[in-house]
Amino acid sequence: MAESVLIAPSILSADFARLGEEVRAIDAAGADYIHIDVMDGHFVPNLTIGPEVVKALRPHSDKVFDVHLMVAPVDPFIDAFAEAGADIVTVHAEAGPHLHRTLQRIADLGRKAGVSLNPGTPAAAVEPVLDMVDLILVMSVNPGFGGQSFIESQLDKIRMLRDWIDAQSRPIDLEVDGGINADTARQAVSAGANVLVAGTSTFAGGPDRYAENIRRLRGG
Ligand code: S6P
Ligand code: MG
Repeated sequence: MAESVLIAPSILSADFARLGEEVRAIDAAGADYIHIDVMDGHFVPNLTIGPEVVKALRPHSDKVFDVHLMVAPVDPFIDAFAEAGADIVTVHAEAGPHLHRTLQRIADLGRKAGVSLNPGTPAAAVEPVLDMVDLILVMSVNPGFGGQSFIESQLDKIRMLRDWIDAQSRPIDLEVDGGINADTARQAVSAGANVLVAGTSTFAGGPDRYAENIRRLRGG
């Protein structure tokens, strides 16, 4: 597996009663990005984290805060997450209604902009804004809950996006999220992904296992 694969543990699988400690633990264990799942109980059938929690976690790590907003409408919340300390702000293409405007706002705030695609959404949904994105997040489960199984049909989408990204003159992360373990990590990276989100498989076994879990996800 490529040396340049980045691991983004999803704190959705962390112990929420000890979130600060958990973020420090995955930072020390070698996480590249800290992936923070924000769910609104409307766009997805679950509720998780708001900007105040992101702000409270910010002093616990200098790693990239990769904030995945599963929120619709999302525009009213962009500024709050940017101010709370998000480095990457990722919105869903399906969340609408003005993806281009939303990405412009994230850039104006000096943050990196990501676009996420649900499993039922084609790669073409991101094509008109490729020149504006720093990250594309391919959902390999239907978002809402951790611990679901990887949907293999998303590998073709990853391959297509890798070709489009390689044709760009600027770097764009290609991130995959949902059901990532050592096996599906290998498949996703072979298809062209360079950032792997992993909740269940990072946090399995507790803090003593985090470094080994991350090493296995990298293919080590
Ligand atoms: C999936 C969720 C994802 C998270 C997830 C990954 O519903 O919405 O965005 O990042 O926690 O978890 P896992 O357990 O599949 O690695
Ligand atoms: Mg996520």
